[in-house]
Amino acid sequence: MLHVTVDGREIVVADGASLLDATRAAGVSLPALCHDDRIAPAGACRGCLVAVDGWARPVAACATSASDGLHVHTDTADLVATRRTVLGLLATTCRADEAPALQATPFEAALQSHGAADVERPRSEAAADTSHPCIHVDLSRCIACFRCVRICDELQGQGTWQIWQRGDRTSVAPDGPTMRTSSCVGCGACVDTCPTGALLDAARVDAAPPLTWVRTVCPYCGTGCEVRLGVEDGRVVAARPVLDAPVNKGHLCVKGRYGYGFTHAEDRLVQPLLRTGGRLRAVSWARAIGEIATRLDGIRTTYGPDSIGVLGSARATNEDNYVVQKFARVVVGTHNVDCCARVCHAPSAAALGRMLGTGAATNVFDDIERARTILVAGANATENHPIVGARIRQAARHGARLIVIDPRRIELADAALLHLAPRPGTNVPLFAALAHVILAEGLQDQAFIDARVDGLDEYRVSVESWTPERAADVTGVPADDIRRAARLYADGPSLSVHGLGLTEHVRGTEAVMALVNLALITGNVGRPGAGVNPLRGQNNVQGAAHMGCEPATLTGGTPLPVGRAAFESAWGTALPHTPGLKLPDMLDAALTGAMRALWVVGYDVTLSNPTASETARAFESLDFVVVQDLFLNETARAHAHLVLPAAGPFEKDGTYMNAERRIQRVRRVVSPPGDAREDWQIVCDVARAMGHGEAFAFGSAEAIWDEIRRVWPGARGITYPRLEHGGLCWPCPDETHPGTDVLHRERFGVGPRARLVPLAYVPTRETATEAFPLVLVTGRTLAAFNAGTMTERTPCHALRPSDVLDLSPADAARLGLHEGQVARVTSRYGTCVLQVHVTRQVRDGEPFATFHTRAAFVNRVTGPWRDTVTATPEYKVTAVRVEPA
Ligand SMILES: Nc1nc2c(c(=O)[nH]1)N[C@H]1C(S)=C(S)[C@@H](COP(=O)(O)OP(=O)(O)OC[C@H]3O[C@@H](n4cnc5c(=O)[nH]c(N)nc54)[C@H](O)[C@@H]3O)O[C@H]1N2
Ligand SMILES: Nc1nc2c(c(=O)[nH]1)N[C@H]1C(S)=C(S)[C@@H](COP(=O)(O)OP(=O)(O)OC[C@H]3O[C@@H](n4cnc5c(=O)[nH]c(N)nc54)[C@H](O)[C@@H]3O)O[C@H]1N2
Ligand SMILES: [Mo]
Repeated sequence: MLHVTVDGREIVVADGASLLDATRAAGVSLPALCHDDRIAPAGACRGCLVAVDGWARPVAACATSASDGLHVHTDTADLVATRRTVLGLLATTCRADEAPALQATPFEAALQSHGAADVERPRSEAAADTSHPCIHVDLSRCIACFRCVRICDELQGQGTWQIWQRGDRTSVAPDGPTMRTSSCVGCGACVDTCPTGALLDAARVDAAPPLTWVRTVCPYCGTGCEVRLGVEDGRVVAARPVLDAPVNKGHLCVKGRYGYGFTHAEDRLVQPLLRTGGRLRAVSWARAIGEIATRLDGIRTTYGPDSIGVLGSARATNEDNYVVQKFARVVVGTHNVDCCARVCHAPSAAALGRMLGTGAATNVFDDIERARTILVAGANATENHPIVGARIRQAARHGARLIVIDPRRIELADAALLHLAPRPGTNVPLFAALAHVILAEGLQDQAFIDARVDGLDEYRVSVESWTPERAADVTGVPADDIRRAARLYADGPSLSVHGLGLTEHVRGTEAVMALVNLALITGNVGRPGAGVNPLRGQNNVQGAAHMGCEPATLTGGTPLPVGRAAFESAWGTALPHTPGLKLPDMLDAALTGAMRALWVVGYDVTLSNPTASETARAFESLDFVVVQDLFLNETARAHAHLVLPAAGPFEKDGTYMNAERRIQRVRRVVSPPGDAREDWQIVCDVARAMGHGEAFAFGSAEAIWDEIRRVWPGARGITYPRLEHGGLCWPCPDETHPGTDVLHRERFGVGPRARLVPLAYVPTRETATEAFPLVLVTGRTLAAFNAGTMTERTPCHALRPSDVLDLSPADAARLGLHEGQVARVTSRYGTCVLQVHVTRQVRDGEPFATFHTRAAFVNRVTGPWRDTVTATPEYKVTAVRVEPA
């Protein structure tokens, strides 16, 4: 603690604080126009000059560290006059404008409060660049504080904003001819920091900032960024990052920042719809609830409870999903309950659960900055978890050694010390070779192994033959790169993050197990800056599965056999004994007639599951399909007998669980449209109609959460009131427990010792043949999210209006395809049509496509193969041929 006097007032500030922090603590508002707490101080604008007793001349408070005993003055006549002059000079470079958005900017406020409001201002024409759908640029308002330049560089790491010398004036401009064609990724950090309104949210140029702001969690990916939503007339009209959020620390990506507009889309579902005579027609809730209760009752009576399946939503809250799986088990009497984790990171949960005892990331994102080496395997973090990606890129700039393992040259490869580009589907032999080098060179953490790891001898034998040279043959990664990567990873603490590039393969679970093996032999589990960390997909996919929307898992990730007795007593009913079906098995069962009804909550199965023709056949075989969603998604449009309108993510209370096991509070910001209702309410109504009112008599999301805490000891300490002050990572066994940032510190979930698992390499069947000479990889892109239902109803859509097929220049030339041309992609399973983008990001023979739109329907092409442990689809490799359409 430091003691500083500001204008005669004694102030105490933390070590490392600046004089600006001290003046703020003293309640003095200095025009620190070039300063933002998220970036390094520049001391450039001179607006925050202060005098310090005994110092020769005034200093910029933002760029000066406080030290004990300083006497600081902000209000001498000289300083007051200097400030007015500084502000006046800046004002002569900033065009005056009456637009509402420009009246209350920090700059205008500073002019007012420091007596510089009467300065003659240029009244030139606005010089706006309106090319970008999200960001409005008018540099005639620029005072050259360079906050945009610095935040783009230091927070996002993009470097879009550049400083240019023009005549006698320094100015800024994006690195493309226009904002839209620049390298901008639309994170909005520059808008957020701009003090003058030179940069504005495009949607808010003609409006004053909203007065009401509500803190909640972004509804897109599993990073779990906290966001403040601006509300006006019952509508969400703006979004800003929460500055002190542990995950995003004052940063958002384009979706979190500009992707809220789906909430008020014209075509939100606002009434239940029942298909009669082939058409969906609006019906009352009473009719809809009656219909579903009667149909499910009838099907259960005729075909048994296991002819019914329920899918929870990885987009909905923990509370919603808890109720969904309880409904399946208690009301229907089946374990046929699953969620989107199945097609995503189920292999990660299975591998981590089996080997370490907890099917979740071992460490928190703050460990990114603590790691010496960071391994990014099969995860395109700058696009799919952009805040994590930005943090990794900054960590690499600050000295962390970054290794990227991805067949494509993803953005992070540019920041990496080493980019290994294996052939898709060869992760297991690649990791075996890394282990081979580590053991051959004696780089393992023998003390850790002795204390906590079993099975080294067998494991050593299993990787013995995987010399870097042999692995180079199989994976295509040069042997020396394998050696270098092994040495870097062994020199920890090393943190790995991984994505679908490991999991969405026929040996996806084994790929994650291979990564856990590596962490175990190098002692990279149970300590800060290390661990094995799946970057979970949707906002609440970790939560949906963890709540029990998985056939063999009860709430809290409890395996069914372990939890049966406790849950039977908590729920006051016997649980079924027939094992439940995973989603792909449910679809198979539909085809044989064993499955008759499916209730799908927030999951566009038709569009997002592989081999779309088979998915469609399965749905067509069902007697009764209920879809509960915000929109008439493809599953609803094509197959639903009953469509139920759900409240969206900004329209309900509850919690999400992010990729770090962090439970965060989701808040109702606006009311749902029309008759849309919260997911849990709908499910409870149906339960009541089916005679189970008592077990579903919840009056609020908090009441559901309190039941969750009762059945899941690891969350017992996480109460709603505690979540008011930020999220908590489980396990958190009691109300004084601070939550757990690093798992497995002293012992593993499986016990005091973990066991290495020897793995064999089993290649995919989807290899290039004469008829299908290319191997298609599918995945995602920054501005579109999964089934696209939400992003396509926001300005993000303009940034990425269609799915695209990335082709290497050589492939494109060989196939006679050029940029923008339309290509037909055909596999053994189907065909689709995509626009071509020619790029060196992909290698020859390995095109890449996104799967976000109904128009392209890329899953018509993907194949039926599944991970042998979890049945997760092999989305990452499909043998195809490509030709001009
Ligand atoms: N913008 C955006 N963000 C999203 C989503 C979105 O749709 N859009 N979706 C969310 C969801 S649900 C999820 S699950 C996450 C997914 O996030 P990621 O896991 O990053 O997803 P993908 O882009 O599908 O695949 C990641 C990478 O795997 C690589 N890859 C393919 N095969 C292999 C292989 O055999 N080995 C290795 N090492 N790499 C391989 C691909 O080239 C690709 O770069 O993103 C979430 N975030
Ligand atoms: N080819 C290919 N296909 C893939 C993948 C791939 O890499 N390649 N990745 C797979 C992966 S990892 C995933 S996760 C899936 C994603 O596939 P999906 O889960 O189908 O996609 P999402 O867009 O995340 O959202 C599903 C639905 O949830 C709705 N929704 C959003 N919030 C709520 C809510 O609060 N309540 C309700 N009831 N509904 C809501 C949305 O409107 C949308 O219709 O796609 C998979 N498909
Ligand atoms: Mo996912």
